[in-house]
Amino acid sequence: MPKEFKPWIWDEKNECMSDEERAELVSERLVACVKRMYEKIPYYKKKLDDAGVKPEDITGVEDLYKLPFCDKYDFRDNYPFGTLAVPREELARFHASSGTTGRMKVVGYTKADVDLWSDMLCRCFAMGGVQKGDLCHISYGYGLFTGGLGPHYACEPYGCTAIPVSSGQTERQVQILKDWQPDVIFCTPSYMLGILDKMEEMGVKKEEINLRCGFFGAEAWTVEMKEEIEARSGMKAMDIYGLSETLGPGVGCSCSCCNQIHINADHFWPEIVDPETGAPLPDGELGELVFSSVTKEATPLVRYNTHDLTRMYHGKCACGRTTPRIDKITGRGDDMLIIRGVNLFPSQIEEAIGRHKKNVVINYLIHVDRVNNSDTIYVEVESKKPLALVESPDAIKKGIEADITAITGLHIKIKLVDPNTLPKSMGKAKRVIDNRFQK
Ligand code: DLL
Repeated sequence: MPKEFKPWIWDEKNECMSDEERAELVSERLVACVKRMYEKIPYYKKKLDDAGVKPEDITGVEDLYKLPFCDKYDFRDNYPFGTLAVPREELARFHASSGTTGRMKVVGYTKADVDLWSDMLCRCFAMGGVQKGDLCHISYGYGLFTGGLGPHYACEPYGCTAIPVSSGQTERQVQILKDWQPDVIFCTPSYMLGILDKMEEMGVKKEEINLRCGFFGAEAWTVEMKEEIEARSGMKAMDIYGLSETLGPGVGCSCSCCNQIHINADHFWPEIVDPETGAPLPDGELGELVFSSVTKEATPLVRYNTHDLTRMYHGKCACGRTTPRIDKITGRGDDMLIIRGVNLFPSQIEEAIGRHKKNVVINYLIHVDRVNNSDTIYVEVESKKPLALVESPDAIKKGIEADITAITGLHIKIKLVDPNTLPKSMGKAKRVIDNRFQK
């Protein structure tokens, strides 16, 4: 069971206001933001002109639907600095993310943006029960990626001590966990499993470390994986969400009461839209997550389509916060595989594997190919025990295959492999090898 904790601070004024108050606040911010973007960012002016929308047409969040969407192509087409609303000389910092193809998405931060980021992360720290004085082990990569420096800069205002370990050198990570006894850890969920494997290998027991909570994100992960991390480490696993284009980690985070993610909507106004039509969807319906980052100075964005798939809910959470919540991200539209015409997300495979945690670990690799014009697919999964010691590997495989069929409708073969034979991730895990388009 995760250890008990109490939240240290929260931003009651901004996290507990009514939906109406929040909409009013964001409306004011949105009107100013659209006007500023129109005046300062030539590509955005052209975008609105092409769409026949004038800044004066936008009087509040209820007018959002009139505005065109933005997406990664706005960054790529205006690379490197064409998305900035302030002169480059006024920036405190850049971050960037590469995505899978093409140019980097370059994002600027003024000093005020860096402070806003720290504020948002302090809210997340409080949601996870971080205490003043906690020792924070940060194993997200430092650099252009936002995972390392984001939480690092929030440690100081929150009153915590940062250990900027960055990712990699897993043995050293375990040594620090054991010898320095940090209270909090930040890394991708797949890397946390890698650290836990290394702990086992080095003979370090969960009782010998002192982690109370961890902030895991930057990749899609399942409730099954959360349970596995909690059981093997004794800590509470929080789900932290964000993307470089809007800020980095801290756009939202799960609280101690539910597996959903509270969105800091006073700064990052969320919408869920139909992936086909772009029409706004009501609470509870699955669609693409769109953000307007209405207070960012350097790289403001309006209606940025993340292509992350989830559902949104309004209403007060048991923790007392009224910020809108989203379900765990099931994947991105662009992560979706189409296998013989059926849509498949790696997270569905992970859910099925997670039901067999007694026998396998949640480290898997999906292989897709095309043979004689037909899609082929199989999944390698690591066995918990060396294969030579597994009594009935066929029964394990059949069990996982049946769950995959129940979840996806597809018949997918499982190949059980020895422990520690699949690549281990140190950042975002690579779950799919798709050879169909390589030939
Ligand atoms: O991954 C920022 C981040 C760092 C978030 C550390 C959380 C922790 P990007 O590299 O730009 O930024 O990737 C953003 O990662 O659109 C999602 O597809 C995915 N993602 C981020 N957080 C989560 C999460 C960082 N909690 C992309 N659950 C996003 C699922 C996530 N997917």
